[in-house]
Amino acid sequence: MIVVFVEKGIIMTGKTIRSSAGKNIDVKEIYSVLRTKFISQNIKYYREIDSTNEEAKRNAVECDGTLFIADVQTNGRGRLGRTWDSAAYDGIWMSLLLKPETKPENIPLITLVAGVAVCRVIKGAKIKWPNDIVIGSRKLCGILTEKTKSADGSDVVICGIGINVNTEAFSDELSDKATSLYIETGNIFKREKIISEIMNEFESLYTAFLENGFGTIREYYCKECVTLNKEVKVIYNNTEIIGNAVDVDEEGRLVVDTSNGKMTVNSGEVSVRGMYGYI
Ligand code: BT5
Repeated sequence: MIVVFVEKGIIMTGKTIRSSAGKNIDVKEIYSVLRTKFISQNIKYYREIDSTNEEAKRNAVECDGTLFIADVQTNGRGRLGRTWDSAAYDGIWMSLLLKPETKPENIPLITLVAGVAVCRVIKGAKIKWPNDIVIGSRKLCGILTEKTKSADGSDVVICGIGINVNTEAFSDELSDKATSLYIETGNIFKREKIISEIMNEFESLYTAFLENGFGTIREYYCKECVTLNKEVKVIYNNTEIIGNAVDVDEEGRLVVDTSNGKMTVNSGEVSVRGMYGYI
């Protein structure tokens, strides 16, 4: 397997060595590439767990930046009660425990920060607002940011990231809308290196975001966002809005130009569909 870094991105090229898939994650390898001060300096690794987001919630007393990773999730979750298919050994299923001192309305934007971190590492991946990372018209990665309370009553944030890395094939239900790095390139990727590089990117983006807001990464986000300049249907609270997605504003909201004028949609619990397909 060859993973080459070009301009901080993983260029998708190399030999196919299928036998390097199916191994447990090696935490030492993650540490060897890590350049962070606090993000994922404390790693909790599991061969199998229900959901790394749930495990992070159960262990919310751990320090800021603790990373929970599992080779297998038996109950991986998406948003709004949906399931996340977490095939054994083939993907990155991880959750960051974060203790930001920030306004509550900034918390959902951590999803957008994580999305940029993923895109900066996986070249060719794009963002479907708010929480999907896609290649072409298929989903490579999903992000689930949740809030909970620590035992001492303080607020904590869990940012879960699921990336299909070496998955060969998906269930019938997902096969036309999901993809993996392996499906896209025919190559097997080392999950440890991808995890470390995402953590390195995330720390600098997240620190800038906490200090100066979403504006610090907005330009990059918009450049990588495939939702923009498309006709979309936004679904939330049993409401549908149809219009042209024209911008993502300083607060991370999607600006949709509708027949009733411009509307802004918060990046919380909404689904966005292109009018002619998933993107
Ligand atoms: C998401 O939800 O995309 C958030 C996914 C977060 C997963 C991570 S893994 C680590 C951490 N622990 C967890 O338990 N979760 C987080 P949403 O936007 O609701 O998308 C869910 C939808 O994506 C499903 O209804 C399926 O249609 C599709 N889906 C499920 N598994 C998938 C997969 N492996 N790849 C691509 N699409 C998938």
